[in-house]
Parts: sequence; structure tokens; C-alpha cells
Amino acid sequence: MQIIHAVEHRRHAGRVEMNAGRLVPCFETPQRVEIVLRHVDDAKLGPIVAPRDFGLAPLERVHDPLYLSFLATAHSEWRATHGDCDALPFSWPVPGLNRIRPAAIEGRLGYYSFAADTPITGGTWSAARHGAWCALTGAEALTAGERLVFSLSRPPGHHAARALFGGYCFLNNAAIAAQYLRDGGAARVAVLDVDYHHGNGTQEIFYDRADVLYVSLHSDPVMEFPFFLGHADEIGAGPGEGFNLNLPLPRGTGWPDYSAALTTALTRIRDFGADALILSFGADTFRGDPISRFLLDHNDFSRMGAAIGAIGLPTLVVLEGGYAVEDLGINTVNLLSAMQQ
Ligand code: SP5
Ligand code: ZN
Repeated sequence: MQIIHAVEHRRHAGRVEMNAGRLVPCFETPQRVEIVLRHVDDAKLGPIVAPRDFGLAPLERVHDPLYLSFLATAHSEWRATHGDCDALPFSWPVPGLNRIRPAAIEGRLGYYSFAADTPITGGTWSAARHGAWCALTGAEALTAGERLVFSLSRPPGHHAARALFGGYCFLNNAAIAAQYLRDGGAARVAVLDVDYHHGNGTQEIFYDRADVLYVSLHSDPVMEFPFFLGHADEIGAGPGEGFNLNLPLPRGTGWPDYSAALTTALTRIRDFGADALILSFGADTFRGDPISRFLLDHNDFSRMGAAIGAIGLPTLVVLEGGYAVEDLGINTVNLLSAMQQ
């Protein structure tokens, strides 16, 4: 399988995030991708290739152009006043306030975000664009006939909405790839999201559409980030009704219950008749993850890969979360090797 990787991901290296009342070192680090790269290389899963430059047009198919302009200049505007420290939002236009786009960078950080866990640094825009281009390069390879491609996108993407960053995400790599496949002639694309957290961004982007099915297994938002989306009664809207499937699971979920929900998810995807599958793959369902509460073991990622591979669709795997850094490499290789069988 082709593995798409861009060295530019390293340029996004946030120092701190807001967590439990304190600024703590970021969980989402460059080492994550370095470890995965080493493991997929050692396992000889396939050639590692750099992404091609797709420009901004395929990003604008999913994201608001003004949001992209904001991302492009946010840190230089921030640095002009605050020096070279991470930019973090702290005030949001929640219902009851006036959603007017502020001129001040401090205000626009809140206008374009939903969480304080996601710092913007000097290299964030470059890293995020290259991460999206990795996913696009993978999607292009599927169009050319590849059956399985892995995009080592970083920063992750599934929390990023049309005009919102948060949850360590800026550009929705999986959504950008799904839209690219649609624009390239695929009639139906399914996105399966197995990250521990609900992919609120991907859901929002495709919520009123029947051409892209979004199916997610995640920790129930009544107890877990992103809290305000991901409930089972969110089934899609208008023409998209019935094309959004949330399968929230309680904290403490292990393989038996996880696997039952995965069967439900894969049955829905099969019935949908997708031409291609995008797998938003987060390994933060691992039992040793520092911020998550599911109990999957190393071997369960092999089981997950076998089940997903068995539906036989051309598949682009896009990296999302997973913060037990050493184990992330093992879990990713287990998943991909089993998918390849
Ligand atoms: C892509 C992805 O997995 N994003 C997840 C973003 C989660 N950010 C909020 C983290 C809150 C962690 N709180 C639990 C602390 C346990 N020590
Ligand atoms: Zn996650």
C-alpha cells in the first residue's frame, strides 16, 4: 500500500493546551507521526511517498475561504502583539452573543474555534496544508486504482468544521479527501470514523447530504469531548436524513461491545453502496491512551482492520488521534496489516 507522508507536519508543534484548569504540554505532538512512520517502515507495508501540492481549491470545497485566510495569517497577527508564543482562543460567540467577526486576532481566534485545546503556532498553516495534501494524494491514488492507501496526515482533521478549528484539528483531511473523490466522479463515498472522539467537523460538513455517508463509533458525548455533537439522534437533515449514523459507546468499552457496534457500522456502509471508503483512524481507543477511556488492546486493532478490510472497498486510511505515542505505531501497523489481508 502507498503511505503518504510530509515532513512539514513537524512545523506544527504546539507547546501548551488548556486542560483541567491548567496549561499542559500538548498531547498532539510531532513524535506521533515519527513513531508511526518508523513502524510502518519497519513492517515494510509499502513505499513512503511525499504529497503533491494541490493548492487551496480542494480545501475551499470543504472550508470557508475566509476561515482559510484566517488560518494563513493568524499566527503572524498574534505574534505582532504577543511575541512567538502559541495562540489560544479564550472567548466564543455562543448563542446569546452577536456573531460578528472581530478585527482583533484575539477575537477571531474564538470566532473560528470551539475549544481551547488547539494552539496555533508559526508552522501550523504549513503543516495543516501538507496534511490535507497527504489525504488528497491518497485519494488521487484511489482514483488511479489503488485499493488501500494510508495518509499520515498531521495535525489531525475530524474535529475541524467548515469554519472552525478545535480538538487539535484545523483542516478536515478526511472530508477534503471525500469531497475530492466525489468531484472526481465517485457517486457515493462513506466515511467511517473510529477515533475515540466524535468527528463533529466531518458530521457538520456532510450533515445535509446523501452522497457522503458519515458513520462514527465514539465515546458518548454526554461524558466526553466534543460534548456538543455526536448523539445517536443526530441522523442527518433534509436530503441527508438517514446518512449520518452515530454509535456512541460508554466509557470503559472494550472489544466485545466495540465489535458489535463496528458490525452495525459496516452493515450500514455496505447497504449504502459506497464506491470508496475513507477511514478516519484514531488509535485513542487503545486502553493505554492518556486522555481516553476505551479498553482496546493491540490485538483488537488487528481485529478491527480485518473487519473493515472484509467489506472490500477501495479505502483511504487517514490518521486522526492516538496519544499513547509508542503504542500508536504498533496499533497502526496492526490495523493496516490486517486490512491488507
Ligand atoms: C483528534 C483528536 O483525537 N482530538 C481530541 C481532542 C481532545 N481534546 C480535549 C482533551 C481533554 C482531555 N481531558 C482528559 C484529561 C485526562 N488526564
Ligand atoms: Zn480522538
